[in-house]
Amino acid sequence: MRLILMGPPGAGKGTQARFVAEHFGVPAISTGDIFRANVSQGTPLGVEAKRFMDAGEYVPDEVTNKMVRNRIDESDAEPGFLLDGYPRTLAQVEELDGMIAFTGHKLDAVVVLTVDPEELVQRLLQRAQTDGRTDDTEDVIRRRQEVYTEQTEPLIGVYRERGILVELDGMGEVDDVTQRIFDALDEIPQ
Ligand code: B4P
Repeated sequence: MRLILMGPPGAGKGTQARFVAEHFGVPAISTGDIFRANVSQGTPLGVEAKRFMDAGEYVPDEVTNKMVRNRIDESDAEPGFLLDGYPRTLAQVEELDGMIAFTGHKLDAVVVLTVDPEELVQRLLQRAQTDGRTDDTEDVIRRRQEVYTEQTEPLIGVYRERGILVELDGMGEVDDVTQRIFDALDEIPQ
């Protein structure tokens, strides 16, 4: 399976990605996690990414695309993968199309989790108290929501037109959301 998990910041992408990836036996590839690992190791990529992440902006497409291309080229992603947080821009959609076409496979589904805007803010503010992520402050959260609306929401229409969009309610208990995703994806022929 080649899957994308989309949704606004706080929708539960990272939370659900590990369950869905395990269910389908594919690696979960989170661009946010890869950036954060680079930030904590102080790599040049991390230094560059941190500037954008702390401001609630997207890391430039060239940087993100190159990173994903390298990750998808690894052998564990050969049978399939779940992308968490990528693509986020139309340029990234195009780049991913090229990467997948090159392997001779296709994208199976794009899951979008929908959550009320105020619930999103509450979830992230709560996470700020436990995880201490530097982009989980109220101002930065609002900016991340704006950037999502401007740059990522248009992708929903693109994938809807392709007939591979699966829109799901991301409200409620984590386990219930997971079950909704499994139920929807298990119907897709592999
Ligand atoms: P991400 O790491 O993807 O951050 P995110 O959008 O906040 O999602 P995340 O997966 O962490 O949170 P989740 O919704 O699971 O990106 C961070 C930054 O990296 C971006 O702003 C950008 O700068 C950069 N970046 C990443 N990808 C990029 C790309 N492709 N291009 C350019 N830049 C990129 O969960 C949030 C919280 O909600 C958690 O605390 C969780 O416990 C809680 N939660 C989840 N489900 C819940 C539920 N059902 N009920 C209650 N709480 C729940």
